[in-house]
Amino acid sequence: NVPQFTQNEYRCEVPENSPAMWVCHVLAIDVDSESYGKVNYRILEGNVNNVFNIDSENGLLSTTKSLDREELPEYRLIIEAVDQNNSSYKDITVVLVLVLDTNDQAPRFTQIFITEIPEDSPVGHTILQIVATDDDIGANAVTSYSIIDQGENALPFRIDKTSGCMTVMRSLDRESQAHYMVKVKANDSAWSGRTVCYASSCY
Ligand SMILES: [Ca+2]
Ligand SMILES: [Ca+2]
Ligand SMILES: [Ca+2]
Repeated sequence: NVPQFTQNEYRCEVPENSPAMWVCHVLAIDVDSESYGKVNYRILEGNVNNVFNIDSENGLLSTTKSLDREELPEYRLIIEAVDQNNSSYKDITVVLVLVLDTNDQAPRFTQIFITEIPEDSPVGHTILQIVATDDDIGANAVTSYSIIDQGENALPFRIDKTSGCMTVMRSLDRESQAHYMVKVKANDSAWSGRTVCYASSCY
């Protein structure tokens, strides 16, 4: 009798960076008698870098190593079940494995920020927008911006922690200071990235 999988498609989830672990259980049965005939399972396609293993006798699917969501967020496996007594009796199913994100990527700055500020810029004037990238998704990629090392001679700028927009906080005087180096930090609640912005006051 022909074995048949209990589902045409199985969906399962694995958190990234987890050690080798159980993923899901696929099952092919003989629907005529509803008995669990002896079948052999194997992965036909989609086993990139052999990160999955299936127990040929019981259909238990597991990972062989930790997964990296930033490298590959989803796997689509084609799994076959073959009747042990008659190899022409077989069925296939699809197993979709979604890799769940963990916060393992720091915000990064991929450009240099340089700007010129007219000396008569009013307070509140936006001089620059700082943008960091974070390869995680969702809450793990939410970044908050801040100016670091303000020190004694506090810079005449402030940064909006959500938008990264840097604005003039008090009026500038080109004669007393024409060039500024602003150190900015982007933090995703676990990791930080830093950059330096260069601002020059101009006429
Ligand atoms: Ca990762
Ligand atoms: Ca992150
Ligand atoms: Ca991640």
